[in-house]
Amino acid sequence: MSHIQIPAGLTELLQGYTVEVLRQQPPDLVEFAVDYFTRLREARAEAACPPAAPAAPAAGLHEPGPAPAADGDGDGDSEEEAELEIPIPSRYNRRVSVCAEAYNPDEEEEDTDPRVIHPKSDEQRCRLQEACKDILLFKNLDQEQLSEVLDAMFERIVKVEEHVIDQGDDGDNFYVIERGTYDILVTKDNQTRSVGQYNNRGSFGELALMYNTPRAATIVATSEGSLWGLDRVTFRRIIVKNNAKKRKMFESFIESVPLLKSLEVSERMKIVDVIGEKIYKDGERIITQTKTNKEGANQEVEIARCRKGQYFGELALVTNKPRAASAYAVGDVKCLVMDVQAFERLLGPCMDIMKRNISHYEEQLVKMFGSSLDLIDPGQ
Ligand code: 1OR
Repeated sequence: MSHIQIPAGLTELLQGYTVEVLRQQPPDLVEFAVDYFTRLREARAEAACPPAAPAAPAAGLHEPGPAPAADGDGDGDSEEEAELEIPIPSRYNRRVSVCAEAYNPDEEEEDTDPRVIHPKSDEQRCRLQEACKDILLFKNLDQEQLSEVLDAMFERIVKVEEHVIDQGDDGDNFYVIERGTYDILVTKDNQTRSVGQYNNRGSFGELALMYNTPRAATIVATSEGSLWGLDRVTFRRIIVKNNAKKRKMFESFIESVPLLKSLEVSERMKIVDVIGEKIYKDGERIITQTKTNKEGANQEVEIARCRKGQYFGELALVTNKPRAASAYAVGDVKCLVMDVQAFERLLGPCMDIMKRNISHYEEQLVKMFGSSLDLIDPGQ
């Protein structure tokens, strides 16, 4: 048998990757590998041209412990200290954070960060609670987690045309809208276009914090407004940690939903990250048909019954039309819900299936009422 030489550094390289996979349990190994090795290459380039601060002493492979102070960008940013730092092979002579803050549920007890508290008046607390009551990312938090989040939130007043977030920046805060209108702008190939709006409700700025990516869009106030911010460290400690549990809870259900079958595993996991759970009692209205002035519009007829694994509420979003039907709970119902921006961002690949199914609604309605209710815009 011929002798195969293992290149120097290969074992450490693969070990480093493997250890991080085991620690962080990413849903998509290839995507994680691309991210890991890209950052490793960046770290090596930086190490070849070190910053002014003295380099950290060589670290052993994968030993736990805090990152040396001279590491990172050397700006002493306190958020840096909250990151889980992973050592990289000692030949690079420094540590770098690789997907640094992905949450590892096994390290829960190591959570020693001080709690962030922004004191608030009763009136502020009231407004904050009202603004947060429908925020999907908060839906799965327990009482203790929710009050920690609310304590940490701070008010930010914005002026017309103020940029709350700029695409490409690092993520600092997550925002919940109390009031105001905001444009979502995306620049691609030097062209900036508006891809959506927020109108006095909703939230934004979660992506950069969840996935350690640059800001994916620019958010500009188009009116005077008021926001509630949540700092990145608290967001990660509570929301991202909770998402790790959510993934475990909903993974197998999401895998079983026929509509989502055409998505990649990592895309399905992103859906789990943004959904919230909503519970309805027997007879409760879940969505409300937009009132029309047509005669007979107040007479309700059951047109379909949805069961576990099916979906509803997509029609108005796909067609950009008012809600065409109301939905009521039959017995106790648990729904997984996502907001319209996440729907557009994540369900693009399922759009064809949804449109096909919408045309079945039309057929069904024609059978029941003898005429189409014009659910689908010819232009869609
Ligand atoms: P972030 O931390 O990346 C910008 O900062 C925020 O804009 C982002 O989190 C989301 O909360 C929000 N694509 C990317 N980000 C979006 C989008 C979006 N919409 C809102 N945000 N798309 C528009 C979907 C209607 C897809 C555009 C191609």
